Amino acid sequence: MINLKINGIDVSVEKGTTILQAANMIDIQIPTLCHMDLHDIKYINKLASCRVCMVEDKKSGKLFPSCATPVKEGMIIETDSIRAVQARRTVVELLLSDHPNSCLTCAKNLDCQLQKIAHDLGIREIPYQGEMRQLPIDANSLSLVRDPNKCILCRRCETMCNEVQTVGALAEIGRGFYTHVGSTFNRSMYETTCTFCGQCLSVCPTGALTEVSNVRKVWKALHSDKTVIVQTAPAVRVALGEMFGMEPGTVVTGKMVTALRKLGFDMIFDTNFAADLTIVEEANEFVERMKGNGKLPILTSCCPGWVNFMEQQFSDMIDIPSTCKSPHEMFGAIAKSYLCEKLNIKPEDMVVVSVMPCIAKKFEAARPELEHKGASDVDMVITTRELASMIKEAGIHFTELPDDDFDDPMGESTGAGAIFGATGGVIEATVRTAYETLTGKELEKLEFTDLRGLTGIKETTVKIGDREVRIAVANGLGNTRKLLNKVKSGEEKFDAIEVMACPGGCIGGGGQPFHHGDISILKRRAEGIYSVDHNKKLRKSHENPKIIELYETYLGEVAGPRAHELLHTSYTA
Ligand code: HC1
Ligand code: SF4
Repeated sequence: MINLKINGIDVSVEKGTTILQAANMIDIQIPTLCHMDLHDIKYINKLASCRVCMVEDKKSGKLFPSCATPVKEGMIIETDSIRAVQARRTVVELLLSDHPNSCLTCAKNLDCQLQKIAHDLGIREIPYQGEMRQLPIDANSLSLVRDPNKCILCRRCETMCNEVQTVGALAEIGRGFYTHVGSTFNRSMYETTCTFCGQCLSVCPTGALTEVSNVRKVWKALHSDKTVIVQTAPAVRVALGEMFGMEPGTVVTGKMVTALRKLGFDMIFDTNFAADLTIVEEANEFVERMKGNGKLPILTSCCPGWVNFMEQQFSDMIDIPSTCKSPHEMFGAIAKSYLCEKLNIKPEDMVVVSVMPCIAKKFEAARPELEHKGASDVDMVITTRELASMIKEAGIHFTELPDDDFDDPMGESTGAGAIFGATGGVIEATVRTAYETLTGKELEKLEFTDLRGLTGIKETTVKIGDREVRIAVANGLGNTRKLLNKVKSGEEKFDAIEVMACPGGCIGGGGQPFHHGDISILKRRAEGIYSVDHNKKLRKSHENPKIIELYETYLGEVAGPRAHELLHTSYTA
């Protein structure tokens, strides 16, 4: 053990611990910008490029960047000495000297870590007013906006994209003053291998990476004479409250419905209903493949970041993902057929808005494969953050709102639909239904705890009848690459694999309130998701009475011709 003092407090920590980690252990916070410790996901951004976390060692009389300096015996660290604070201020003043002065209109206004540190340090003027970069802004994709002028070279996004996700769409480019993190060959993001998972923007401390906002389009639709309906993804309800100061994981379903009604949506529905529908189709596909009608393993297909990754990087496996559309796309297809018939309106007079924790859903909604009779299943996608901004814009006091219920008939859901929002949940929901279909017996223990949590690759074996069924979950794209390479080489054999592009699943999506690398927030959101499941009377998708009614009155057979036309898709290599 190494013994040292931090701000006068004796500390004893293991060799190799950094000064920053040692300080955090005794609850002393040191500001950082580039540092990112993704604990359970096991990645650290170690570049120490920003130098904001400077501290002074009174023993040696030296200043050190605390995130990159291991503790030494006898150090006398002061995190707030005059020299340390002055060094930190100078670093931040230099960062501000060439940073665009557009805080008031920046998408990250009030959520920017550079802004917060400047505020916390009481910086009121920038002594080194310098030249500004005038690099082109890339807003050409449907999901992601990249403003290199706001890049402070912390390179968290690079660590996320290249090391955690193994996509490799981002790299440091340019020279000297013009150095910034850009895209491969400086192309527009939609021309790169970017999957639009949005993990880079989840950790970007400034407004250099943000989502494409559809808020204005949604307002315009709400003020039109069309019927505007909205659906909310499973993971939105456990994170939206954070945007209003509530604790991560607080389930705000009822308040969210009330807020959506106040915003003027004509009908408010639940993507969880469509998640149940997905399970009925996907579990059937799994059962059929287990009976020998098709290839195993079946791969889940609801995550659009994963579908992009699969099409680009695992195109040789294009025949094994489930052909099921994602739940929100199934919802759109059912809304523009079944619901329009019920409401006696034309599909072209209906606008379907999805509130999603994900920015890849914006890209997904525009896919030509997800059109029916020339119209997109889903017209507009906004993120959890964008919904919060609409609620704020409308002057609604979210925390004070009473609860309301989703509308009928696409508002009813089971616990299985709810758990889609956390890594492992989709396959757990699939197994709950597939087990009962295959055995004709009731599944007694519904929770598959081996498939839950933030571990990168999870697996379990389930006895279904006389068969040992091997299930795996890949949590994040880097883990997906590892797992699929093993499956391809024959080193591993599974019957079903769930893939979610974002670490944590949808609860950690790129459209959620920024977690800035604090992974404990994801754990709390997951707890919220599992509490929704736990508190439901019905916890298996095939028991959802509204789904049963949908098949009886409209779709016909599971996987029948109408279900195929509306609920299934194909992939492009
Ligand atoms: Fe997801 Fe899904 S779970 S993909 O993470 O299958 O975005 O929440 O809506 O469509 O249901 C996201 C979440 C979401 C779909 C469902
Ligand atoms: Fe990489 Fe995902 Fe960001 Fe695209 S959205 S650059 S794939 S981290």
